[in-house]
Amino acid sequence: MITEKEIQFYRDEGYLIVENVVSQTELEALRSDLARLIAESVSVSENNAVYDLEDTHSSAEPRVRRIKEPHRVMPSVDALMRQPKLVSILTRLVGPGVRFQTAKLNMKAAGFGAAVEWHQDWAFYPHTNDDLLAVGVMLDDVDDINGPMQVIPGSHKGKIHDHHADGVFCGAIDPHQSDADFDSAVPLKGRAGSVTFHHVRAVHGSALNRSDRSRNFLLYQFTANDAWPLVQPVADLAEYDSWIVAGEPTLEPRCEQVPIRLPLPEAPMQGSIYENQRTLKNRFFDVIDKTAATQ
Ligand SMILES: O=C(O)CCC(=O)C(=O)O
Repeated sequence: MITEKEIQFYRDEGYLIVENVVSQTELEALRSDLARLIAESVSVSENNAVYDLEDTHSSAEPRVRRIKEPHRVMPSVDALMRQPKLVSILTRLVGPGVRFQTAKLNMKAAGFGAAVEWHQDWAFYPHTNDDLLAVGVMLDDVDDINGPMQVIPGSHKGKIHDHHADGVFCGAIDPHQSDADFDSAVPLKGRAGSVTFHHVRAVHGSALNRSDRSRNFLLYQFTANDAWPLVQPVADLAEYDSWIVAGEPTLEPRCEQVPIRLPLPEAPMQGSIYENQRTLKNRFFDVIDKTAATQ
């Protein structure tokens, strides 16, 4: 499914885009599950275990920012994580043993979909080694203007940036305090059904969607089977091992010399990255203009 050149590109740059991983039938199933959940969101008025809502959400005008843990409520998302084409790419990029960690579906609705400030996923969930990545499935065509995820090439080989505000975790890098080269970021664009892979240490973020088209982006997180979480304890080993999509379980974590900065003390705003990032002092990307919601 992917060439040696693509594998090397991922190793050097910390990201990769692969086209046509998801079939039209799979894409339609994802969109249809999503449409059902959006329709059901009219009866929800605040964030809960399934929905993360835009500040401007109302029952008259439902505005969902994220479906949390979509694999639990969308059968299409659960099915796709074990799809052979995808798993074969994962084993080339992560190693022979691969475990699903969690998923989320970030929605950037036309005209107002929220930004995600610059961050490294590793800052949220350090492990004993950094053979972890996120897979992004484009449910819509993604181009420069509908809020593509942007990645700083090579940043996965650099330091772990400070993701704290006043010494408390906020899940974002303060652009005024950081030496990260945000200008060198590349937008990950493609046709619906294309899939992105980004290394857990790659610096990434995305702007508001100001276009007239949605940008719905399904993200899966995967880890090497022998990467053990340093912060979130494994509560149920049988369940943990049931998420393995390739290879065998192990009780022998592989410990590598990797830079770590713990996400502690916990962010004051919990529930999602959007909530965590509320306490960031200086934003890089624009915020939603709340007055636009009533227009
Ligand atoms: O949706 C995006 O553009 C970025 C998402 C992301 O990095 C995250 O949710 O952790």
